[in-house]
Amino acid sequence: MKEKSNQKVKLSLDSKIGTFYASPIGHDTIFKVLMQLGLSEKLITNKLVSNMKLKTLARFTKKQLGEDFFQVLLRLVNSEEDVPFVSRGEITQKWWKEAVFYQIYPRSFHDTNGDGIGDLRGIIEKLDYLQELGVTALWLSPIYDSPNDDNGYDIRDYHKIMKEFGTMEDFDELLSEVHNRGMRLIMDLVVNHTSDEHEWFQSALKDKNSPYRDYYFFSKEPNNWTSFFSGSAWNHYEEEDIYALHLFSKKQMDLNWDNEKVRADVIKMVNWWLSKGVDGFRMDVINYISKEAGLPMGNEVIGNMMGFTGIENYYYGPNLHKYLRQVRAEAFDKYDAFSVGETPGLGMNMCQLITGEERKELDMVFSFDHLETPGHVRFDDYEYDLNYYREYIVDWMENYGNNCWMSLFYNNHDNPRMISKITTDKAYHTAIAKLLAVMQFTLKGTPFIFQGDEMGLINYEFSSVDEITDVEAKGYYKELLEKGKTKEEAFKTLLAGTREHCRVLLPWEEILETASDIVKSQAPDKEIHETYKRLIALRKEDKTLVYGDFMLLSNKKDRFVYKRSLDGREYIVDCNLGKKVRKAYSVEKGFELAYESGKFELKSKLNSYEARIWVKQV
Ligand code: TEU
Ligand code: CA
Repeated sequence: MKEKSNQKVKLSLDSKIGTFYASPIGHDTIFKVLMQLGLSEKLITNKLVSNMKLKTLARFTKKQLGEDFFQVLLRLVNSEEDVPFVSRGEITQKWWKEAVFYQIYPRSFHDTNGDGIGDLRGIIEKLDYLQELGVTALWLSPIYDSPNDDNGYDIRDYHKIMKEFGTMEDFDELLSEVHNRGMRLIMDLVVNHTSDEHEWFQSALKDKNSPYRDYYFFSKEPNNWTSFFSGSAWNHYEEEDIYALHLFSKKQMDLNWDNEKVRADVIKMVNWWLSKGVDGFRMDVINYISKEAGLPMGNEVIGNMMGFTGIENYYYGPNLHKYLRQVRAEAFDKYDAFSVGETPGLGMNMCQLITGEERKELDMVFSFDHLETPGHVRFDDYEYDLNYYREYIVDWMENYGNNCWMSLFYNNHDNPRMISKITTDKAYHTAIAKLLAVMQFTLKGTPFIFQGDEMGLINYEFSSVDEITDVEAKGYYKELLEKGKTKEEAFKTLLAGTREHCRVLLPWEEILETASDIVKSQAPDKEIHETYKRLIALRKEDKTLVYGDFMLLSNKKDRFVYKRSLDGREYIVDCNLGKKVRKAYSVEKGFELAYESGKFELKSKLNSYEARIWVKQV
């Protein structure tokens, strides 16, 4: 259990590095920088450095880090007065802690009218399939009216259904069909930005006296912030010779949450959907909504480290908690609705300060630090080491606290498929798929299956850059060519990390013998499907795998053994995280085999990526 300092004290350059690192935000920021650079935290926690004053380190590193670096970190650290409360007590029972979520990316889920685009009727048709799998709750990526510059994450009208997906009547039918099956449905709330085609932005652009002008960030001069989708984070509008901020695509214009009218309009819209019976929301890049006053220039060193200049000015902004509390109090709490925030870049302490149930902000968050190993970004071509996943998840299992609740996922619509990140050797894919499922359904937290996980889908074998349509990838490809990469090099880099891998239409139809190898590589794996069904059922059988205590039993290389226990019932989960056959964990008397992913006759050994689950009845 890490020591937590009392944050009330304002830190300064005279503070010791150890004190800085013991503060909640100091820990998260430094931990993130070290991870991004692939450096060990021992660099900071060793006696010599941790007793050093910040100003000494600032002097030593002035050349590399510059004057401003530590001032920025101090501003971030001192902006957070609170310290996370970490409970070891009783866990409040909630439906969303017992749920098994399934993320649907409607555009590529199931097409029923032959236009090659998934639609709401396609989801309705697959509800029995999902219920039979054991799924209890759905998260739909955006289905609102959109020009689809970022596939629906650029919303033009929050009260209309995207025409490619169907009508509001289709949605109403979908929602009632989901509820008829005792399942729940959450939508994607994208309110850090709107489409530039939204009437608010159109009005603001046409008339500087528009009531919507202050709904966005207009400026006579751009700052140096860069977009997540390459290039400057500012559009220039010739007519008025004015700039407007967009952290994402040029058609996704950032909303100014400091404007109380923006908050009021967002809250009104959220209530409109909740009054229709929607069970909650996943909240897109919700930690970005509060920007540092005056939109200060980004620190170039931090920008280079994090890959995006300016990020320190909005990823954990000064009014974030205030705004989250307001949305919860004026919308979610009125319907007892569920909220899960997408919070890229936040560390454990920041997440505790957002999800602690006493904080009355969000119920859960998606943090992403487990999706790449230290020193890697999504577009790096490397083999993902599951030993890092074990280190990451054990830290959260042991330190997140019982007043907070984890989300457990390996894939979503923004990342390549995890199986392919671990190895491209197809011989191991089925075993790895089952291993991931074993951990996802037996660790402590809510599992979020991404569509196709249960089929064992891997990355798609694109043969040309023309097949890649994602706005992020297209911007990055152009950037790589401008940096002097050849077309082949740029395409290869894209293949390592493009979001397109997980946005290919799911292979529902029978894969014909005559199909191409590429299509065959996407064939659903029945064995994996059965594994998901079995493990979801096991998790539902009793609440031990939901609310039970977590205890690490072994974390030797390529080994991950842990126990879940509740009211005397115990499960031991024994995982081989590598290719080599390894010694299995020898369970005590009274345990019986509840599940095994391989057919290894030698119970004293675990085959490549094999996992076993043992249970001891009361
Ligand atoms: O994603 C934001 C996000 O976390 C990623 O875009 C990440 O910040 C970026 O790839 C840098 O690594 C959300 C949605 O999930 C994504 O689909 C949208 O494109 C984005 O926000 C904008 O709405
Ligand atoms: Ca369609």
